[in-house]
Amino acid sequence: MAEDLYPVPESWAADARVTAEGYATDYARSLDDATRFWLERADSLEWVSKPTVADESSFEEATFGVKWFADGVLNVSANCIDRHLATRRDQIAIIWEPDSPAADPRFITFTELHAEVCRFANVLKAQGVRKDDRVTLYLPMIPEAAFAMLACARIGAVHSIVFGGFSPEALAGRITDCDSRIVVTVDEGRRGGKTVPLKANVDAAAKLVTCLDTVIVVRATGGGVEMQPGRDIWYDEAAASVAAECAPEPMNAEDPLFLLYTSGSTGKPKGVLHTTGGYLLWASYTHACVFDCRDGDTYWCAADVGWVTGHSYIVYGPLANGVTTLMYEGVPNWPSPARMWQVVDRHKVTQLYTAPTALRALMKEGDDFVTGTSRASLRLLGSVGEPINPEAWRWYHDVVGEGRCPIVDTWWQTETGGHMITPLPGATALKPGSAASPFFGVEPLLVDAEGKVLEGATEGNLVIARSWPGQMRTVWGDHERFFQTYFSTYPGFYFTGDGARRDADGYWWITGRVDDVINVSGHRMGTAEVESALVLHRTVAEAAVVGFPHEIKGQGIYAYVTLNAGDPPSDALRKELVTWVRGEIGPIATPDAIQFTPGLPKTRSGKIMRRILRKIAEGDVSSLGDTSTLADPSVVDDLVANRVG
Ligand code: 6R9
Repeated sequence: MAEDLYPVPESWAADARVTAEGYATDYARSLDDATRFWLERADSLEWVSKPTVADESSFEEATFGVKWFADGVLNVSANCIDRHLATRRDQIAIIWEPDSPAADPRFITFTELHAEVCRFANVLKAQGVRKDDRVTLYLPMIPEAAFAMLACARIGAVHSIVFGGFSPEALAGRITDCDSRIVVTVDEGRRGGKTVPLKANVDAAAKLVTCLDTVIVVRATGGGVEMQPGRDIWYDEAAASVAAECAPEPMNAEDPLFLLYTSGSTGKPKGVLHTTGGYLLWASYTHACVFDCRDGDTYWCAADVGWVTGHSYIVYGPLANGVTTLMYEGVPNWPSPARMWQVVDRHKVTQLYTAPTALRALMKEGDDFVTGTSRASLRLLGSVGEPINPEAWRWYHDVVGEGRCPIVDTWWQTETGGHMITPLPGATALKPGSAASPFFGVEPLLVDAEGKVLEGATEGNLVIARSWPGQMRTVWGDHERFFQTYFSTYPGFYFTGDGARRDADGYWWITGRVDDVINVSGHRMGTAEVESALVLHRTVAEAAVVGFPHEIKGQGIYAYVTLNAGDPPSDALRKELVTWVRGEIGPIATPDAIQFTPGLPKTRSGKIMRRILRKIAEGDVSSLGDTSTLADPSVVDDLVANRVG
């Protein structure tokens, strides 16, 4: 429909980094002449030794592996800091906006960033951290989180950030999985006017692990914490006696950079491993093309560094490009729903990148909180984390951006390292709710359930037909799981776990997960993880968890729970189970609904029919489909009769 197409604004068409013509030519080249294309692009980084090879990956079982720029040598922190010192010494690298609007922001120049990161690196070294060691970072949104990441990169240590919202149990599992002997944390975090006891959580996690011997504590709130002698050290005390110079470690392009745990459809969270050269090129090149920052811009990605979006688009992408990046400690709606727009005005933000769940929550509060601010500095708006519904898209475009800012709806995953399908602001006419076109080098396809490639305007499972520089390299400690999870379903292709539609104009529309992953407020949650947490409770015999549409969160968590004989269902127990799951995983896993049921719908072979559970959770009980293969079809009547919601 013509009225649904938003052309490239004049202001962008004039001098965008990528124009419509440029996109068409370069996209074709990125596939047809891939080696030359990527070796040229790799020149945008500073190498100790330039790569002479590009893609050496294979998705076939016999030759399986992902490898890019394998003879290149570089250091990520030198690319994000040192190389800018000649031209940007006094430019602000990081603006930090505190939780409370009454507190003072911090402005950190590239020169200061260099000193902070070197000092942090020297503290880590003094604690015995060496190349390839895993360092767990359990930190809130403070500049020290970026310093610690870049310090690890500087000395070749592998950081594993655990989101501050995860519980001690979840933190312990991640520390153990990668055998990390050191954790960096703070006394307390701050969010939305409340404090979060991160150090106390580390103490609780430490009781559950055996590998941990050192905890570095950054003083953030000054709130009292217990320090365990011989294990815990204050960062500021350790930093006082180290030098502000630390030479960057030359790293091979395929040396590990970081691990980030993410949920899948089965088992415990996987440690997604990204390496040095390909990842940095992907983060910086996508950042440059998609956000098209210019000197003097202030770019704000309102994610948390605990998620991949924070890794690639708060820290590595913008800093590699020498762009001023804003880090916000707080939440979008505190102290009021105007806060985000006030932050935009306070720091004259030019590009804003946030998630649909935040937009839907703010939209609900009415336009006055937005229109009471100027937002004149904004030139571009971005969306990430989940499909953006057209209503939220239009509100973002018309009210927040006053119709002048293009919206880049960027589809990607922890596994992809950076953007995969996205509009480019100077090249793409926009359709509300569509992620538009593949980025350079990305070859998306749709396949049916049997793996047959589908042509033309159609819908199917989204796969990627060839490797790209930012692709994850392995699942930490389990290379076989990497292959099985992503490459065995549709041989020869990377399977994303998402469904998608391609329309008659070739635009891509992501329809959401087709596996047992729920997307809650843009955060991935495996149904299996919530089920495992529930069955750990003494009263629970069995649990099945599904997603259902939720107005603000995108998807909510619906749990069907069968109790042990002798444990009667009650509202008190329901509350207890909700608290239990939060304790096991963290607040993002909070079930929205718990339905007690005497039994679950199972086939004769004992497989739970999730299709039926999803329908009931959605409230769509009129079309439950064929239930005749169930071992006990009467279970369904009980489920329908006692639906919660
Ligand atoms: C970056 C990030 C990945 C999953 C992905 C998909 C969903 C992300 C999206 C989107 C539609 C977008 N997703 N961006 N769906 N449109 N623009 O979110 O990584 O946490 O690993 O989640 O998020 O379902 O498969 P991650």
